[in-house]
Parts: sequence; C-alpha cells; structure tokens
Amino acid sequence: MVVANRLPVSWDEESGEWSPSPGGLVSALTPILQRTEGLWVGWSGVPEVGFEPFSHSGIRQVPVELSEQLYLDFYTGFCNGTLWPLYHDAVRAPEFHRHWWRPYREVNEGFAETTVAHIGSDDVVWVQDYQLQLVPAMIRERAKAHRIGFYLHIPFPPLELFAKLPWRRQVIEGLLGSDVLAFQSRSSRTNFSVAARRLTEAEGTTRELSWQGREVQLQVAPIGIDTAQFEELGRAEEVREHAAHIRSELDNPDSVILGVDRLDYTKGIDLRMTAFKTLFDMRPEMVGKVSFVQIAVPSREDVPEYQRIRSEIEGMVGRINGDFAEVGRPPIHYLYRSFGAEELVGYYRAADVMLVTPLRDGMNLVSKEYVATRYDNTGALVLSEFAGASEELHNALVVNPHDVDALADTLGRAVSMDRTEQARRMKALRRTVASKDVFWWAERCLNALGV
Ligand code: ADQ
Repeated sequence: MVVANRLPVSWDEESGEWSPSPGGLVSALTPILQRTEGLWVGWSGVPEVGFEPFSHSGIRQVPVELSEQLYLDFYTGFCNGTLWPLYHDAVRAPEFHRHWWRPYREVNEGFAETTVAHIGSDDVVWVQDYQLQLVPAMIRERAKAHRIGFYLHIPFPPLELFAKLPWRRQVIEGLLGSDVLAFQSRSSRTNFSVAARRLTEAEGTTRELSWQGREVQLQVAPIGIDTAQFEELGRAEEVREHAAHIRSELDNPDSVILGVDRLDYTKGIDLRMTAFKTLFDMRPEMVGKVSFVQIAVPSREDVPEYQRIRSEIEGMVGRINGDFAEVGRPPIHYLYRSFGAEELVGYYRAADVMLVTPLRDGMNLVSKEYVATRYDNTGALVLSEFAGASEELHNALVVNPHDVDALADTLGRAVSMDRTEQARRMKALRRTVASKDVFWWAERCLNALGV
C-alpha cells in the first residue's frame, strides 16, 4: 500500500472521469503496484467530496476525504506555512500555529484510519513525504504486525532549526513508527538521527535507531527519474524540431541559458536573475549574444509568500530587460505556466546551459531531466551545492548560489565551455543519472521493506 497526500489520478470535473497525474513517483510505482495488486491511499484533490474506492490503471485507488477548511489549515497552513520553510533551512520564517497543528494531526489520523480499514494481512505500507509524518506511528498503533516504510522527499533540517518546532517530539515519534525511514541525502539522515536521539529516548547510530523495543532502519535513497523515457523524448524528431524552433524564435543566440522550476522561494530564481545581470555587467560583450529562458510553473498561489516571490521575480525580469533589451530582443524570456513533457524536453534540448540554483532542495529532478535528454553529451549544468542532487552530480559546475559573483562567474564559464569539456562532464553525469533511475530508487526502498 502506498499512502501519499495525493492519489496518482485526478478528477476531471468536465469529463467526469479520472485521469492519471504524470510524474516520476507514479511511473515508478505503477508497475510494482500492478504486479502486487497494491492499493494507493490519497486525497482526490476535490474538497468536500467523498469518493468510493475504485480501480484505475490496474491499481486500487482509495480516496481520503478532506473538507475545504481542513485542507486550508492542514495543507496551505501547516504543510506549506510551517513545515516547508522550516525544512528548507528556514529561508522564509516558518509560522507556528496551534490551529494549524491540530488539523495536521487530524488529517494524518484520517489517512491512517483509511489505510488500516483497507489493509490486508500481509500488506506492507509505504508512506510518502512531509504531509504525513505522523501516519507511520498512527498505523502501527492500529495494525502492529505490518511492515511500514516512510520516504521524505524534502530535506530533514539540522537540529538547531528543527528544535524550534513546538511539536518536534510528536513529529519524530510519528516517523519512528516506521521500520524503514528513507531520505534523499546523507545529511538529512544524519540530521534526523541526531534530532531523534536528542529529542526522544531513541538510541543508536545514523544507520539504525532502537525505539520502544524495535529497530528503525535509516536509509539513504536518492530519488531518480525515468531516465530512458527522458532520453527517448530528447532524441525524438518532433522534440528536436521544437528545440530548433525555440532557438530560432530566440533569434539564434550564441548561447541559451534555461531555468525550470515550480515558482517557489526555495528555488533561488531571484539569485539567478541577479547573477545573470551581474554577468552582463562583468562581460558586456555577451549582451545580445546570450538569452535566458525562465520557465516557472504556478505553485501554491494561495500562500502569500508565493505571491510575493512571484511579483519580486517578475519585477526583476522587467528591470533587467529594461536595462539590456534591444527592441524585439529581451535577454530574459519568462514563461509562467505548466508544460507537457514533450514541450519541456524541447526546452531542455534548446538549452546550452541549465541553471539550477535552489537555496535548499531535497533532490531536484530538473537537473537530472536535463542531463538525461543530452544524449549527444552537449550542454553544461550549473548546480547549487544545496540541492540533494549535488551529492551525486559531481561533474556539474557546483556553486554556492548565495555568492552572486561566483554564480555569475560560473555562469560565464558554463556559457564559454568548450565541446571537449562539455562532453567529458556530460558523459559522467549521464552515467550517474542512468544508473540510479527512479526504478532503482523504488527497488532500493521496497527491498529494504522486504517487498
Ligand atoms: P519539487 O520541489 O516539485 O519536488 P523538482 O524535483 O525539481 O522539485 O521537480 C519538479 C518537477 O516539475 C520536475 O519533474 C519538472 O519536470 C516539473 N516541472 C517543472 N517546471 C515545469 C513546467 N513549467 N511544466 C511542467 N512541468 C514542470 C519535490 C522536492 C524535490 C524532489 C522531488 C522528488 O522538493 O527536491 O526532487 O520532490 O522527490
């Protein structure tokens, strides 16, 4: 049984049908759940509506019901106003409200109860992500005999930050209900182990903790992408044509720099804009020769901090274009919308330099997707040292995004990188992304759970 905030399908009001929500997690787990006749427990995405369990894509889907108010306090409030900033180095101040905590606990209880109501005698349960950290212990209280795993997709913060959470002990005890707790990176695993030993009676090491007479295994399992599928898309004739079209629409610049992110304050889009401007200040000969395309997917638009970062970024785009554009040729092209996979890969293929600059990121799949589409070993990846991906992608140009001069310098280096260096680095990067894809990840996590 997979237990996640959202089901792998979403309800389309117009057609009155369920359609699959694409994504790495869904494509990795679908074949496994089909083979094992597994269940997926999650919210339908439609508040106030209770759907009955149903089957879709060969998987039994078990919807959890949420009221509008509960959704607001649990998801917009506690998940995105408290946990998200706290777990991302508190790059924005987390808010602590009891009237958000109680709904978080209540929603977690709802997920645990629905799971237990559908659990089979030898089922293994795998809980996903920060929205459901109390669920492992809540399931264990109700269904002692089952193996329970948990995977955290975002970073686990250092103790100094985590200790601020008024409900820190409850969260750790919730997670310790698991048999196997898995993290994106070694640093997250270490942070969790330190916090658990300091804030509860758990004892042990970074790899294993004893808690209430049980052993809890702490695992590092960096998530990957469906590498073969991205490479295949990168090679597809229509995608290559699309890439050529994008470059010609940009007036065939010497170099195209690309950023692709959910519009989130953790992604460092603002720092990247400043670095781009600094590059033009340092090397004016590049003006008119280098284009920067920033694609931003709308995200969490009901959270005030997300509205603020959006207008900040849009203001920066306007100012930089105002300073450096010629008529019909702005240096920054900003696209605020979602794209289909083929279109997105068209942009990956059109880009000479991929710029990934989060202030903190669990992994960052965009960096891996770019690499996977570079089947001809061209292109350069600039990657923040604060993305989980930097623990694996050593052959990227790894940089501290807070150091704007270093970032601008590295960007300049990436733009001017010769083909031999590009090929040497990209070959090594592609090898890593191919060997640890999303199927490797799922197998590693599920093997540890005995599936
Ligand atoms: P996210 O914070 O969402 O994920 P990321 O890993 O970069 O960040 O994944 C973003 C996904 O959205 C990518 O698959 C990308 O292709 C897609 N995307 C981006 N822009 C798009 C656009 N305009 N249109 C369509 N799709 C777009 C969280 C954690 C990450 C962790 C993942 C998986 O924050 O650190 O890597 O989960 O564990």
